[in-house]
Amino acid sequence: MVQKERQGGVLLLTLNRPERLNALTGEVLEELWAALQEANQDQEVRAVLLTGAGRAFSAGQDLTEFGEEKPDYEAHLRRYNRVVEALSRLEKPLVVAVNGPAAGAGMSLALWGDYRMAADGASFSTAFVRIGLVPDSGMSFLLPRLVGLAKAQELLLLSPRLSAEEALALGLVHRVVPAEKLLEEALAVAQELAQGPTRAYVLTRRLLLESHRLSLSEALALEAVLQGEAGRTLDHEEGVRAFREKRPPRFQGR
Ligand code: LHQ
Repeated sequence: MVQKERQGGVLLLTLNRPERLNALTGEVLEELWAALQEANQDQEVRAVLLTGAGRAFSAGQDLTEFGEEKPDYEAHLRRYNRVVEALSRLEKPLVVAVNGPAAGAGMSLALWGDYRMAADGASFSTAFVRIGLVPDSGMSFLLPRLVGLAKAQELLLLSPRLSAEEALALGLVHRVVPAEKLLEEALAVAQELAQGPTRAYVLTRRLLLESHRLSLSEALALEAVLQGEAGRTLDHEEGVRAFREKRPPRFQGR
């Protein structure tokens, strides 16, 4: 259900329930969480690329998973939240390649990418209100940060289906490419990140995510602490050495 494949230093994760538009079930979430732990533990993995199999990225929660029984959504969301915490604290940079529709929690997952690329035919819909629900999986946290409060209100209340180009204009994705080039282009970005200073990437993500809740003094203090940490990495040493020797750096992710 979540296919794992190594391509050099990149761990390619593919949501793999194409017959259901990669809709999310407890099982898929469990597998995704486990794959993210594996990525963290494997020193050889220096970047993660998340995409979907078939014609969709993910249609969000599988609305048929529970049959007639009405589950306790608050409890069910713990499974989502565990994955979202893992994505937000992933110890490697995350590239997301949105190959088709991304709806509901599927869209939320896509937004957690540090770098987000979409196929020209991809689409984005928040979807939650259409079935009488509120945003989840971090959507209420990320969306206003990415697009501003006014746009977030519009996207969450009216749930329009955005094209890839519209998503690009709003800053939901960084680049749109022809569908047949998506994986190749996303892999190229992931490979580039896989050769970079891994700790600096991850600490940069942390600074950006924290920035909105911190005062200037607190942000400056956190920058100093995390710069201290980045400054102690071998990659920083190598970066400076390479600069002095006028050659490209060979970062090791340490
Ligand atoms: C689906 C789904 C789907 C099952 C399409 N499930 N079958 C919620 C609940 C509780 C706690 C946790 O958090 C959440 C978070 C959420 O994610 S809530 C939001 C759930 N997702 C949606 O409401 C999205 C519903 N789907 C759509 O809006 C569209 O299907 C999208 C935009 C994804 C794709 O549209 P199309 O390309 O036009 O495809 P389609 O609508 O024709 O769907 C194709 C098939 O896939 C169809 O089945 P059928 O048997 O008729 O061919 C759909 O029923 C099925 N499908 N989404 N989430």
